[in-house]
Amino acid sequence: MEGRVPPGQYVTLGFPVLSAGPTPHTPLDEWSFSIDPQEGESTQWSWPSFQELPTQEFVVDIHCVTKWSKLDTRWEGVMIDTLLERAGLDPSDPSVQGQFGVAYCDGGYTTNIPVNDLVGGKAFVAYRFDGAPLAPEHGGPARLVVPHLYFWKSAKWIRGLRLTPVDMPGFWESLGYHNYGDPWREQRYQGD
Ligand SMILES: Nc1nc2c(c(=O)[nH]1)N[C@H]1C(S)=C(S)[C@@H](COP(=O)(O)O)O[C@H]1N2
Ligand SMILES: [Mo]
Repeated sequence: MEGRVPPGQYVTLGFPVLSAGPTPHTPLDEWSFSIDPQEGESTQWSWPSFQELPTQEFVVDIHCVTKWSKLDTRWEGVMIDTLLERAGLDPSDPSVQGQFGVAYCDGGYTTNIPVNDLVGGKAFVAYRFDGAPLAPEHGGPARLVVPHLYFWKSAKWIRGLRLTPVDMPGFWESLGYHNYGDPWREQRYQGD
């Protein structure tokens, strides 16, 4: 376990729920997911077409800024690389990697992440957890998971990813949380 738990964190076996507002309940027939590039048309998937995308299993450790870490969480979902490729963007292109992603969600939550931190298999949109559909309180129907950053970057109820040339703080980032949020460097708050 040593070397797996970032400084200041403790391991929990439970799965706490942390939400800044009520849990939205968007019916699957109204759900969609979009990649919105800097220029040009968005690419959008309905729930059935999203399920047809190549899906992988991910077993990852997650770290919440409120100091709990959970090891070996098991998710199924679609890599961000796959979503970008299907939207006509090359995830290995430095000019794509140099952009910023803003995840937006039902309920209005947003969070900003450099595209470089979303590609190369580092992040995915999950719709199953522990062998079952992702529970609404944990972000179902689908959530972003960016395991190497504090868990507030893992936007629940995600509906799309907007790419921007300039970095724009999201919900918690504009309320004093760290812009990047690396748990290994304890980047909890602005100035850390
Ligand atoms: N849409 C949305 N996503 C969110 C949040 C939120 O309030 N709304 N909270 C964030 C925070 S602070 C954390 S720690 C995790 C908590 O996820 P969990 O409730 O599944 O543990 O979701 C993140 N994603
Ligand atoms: Mo959090």
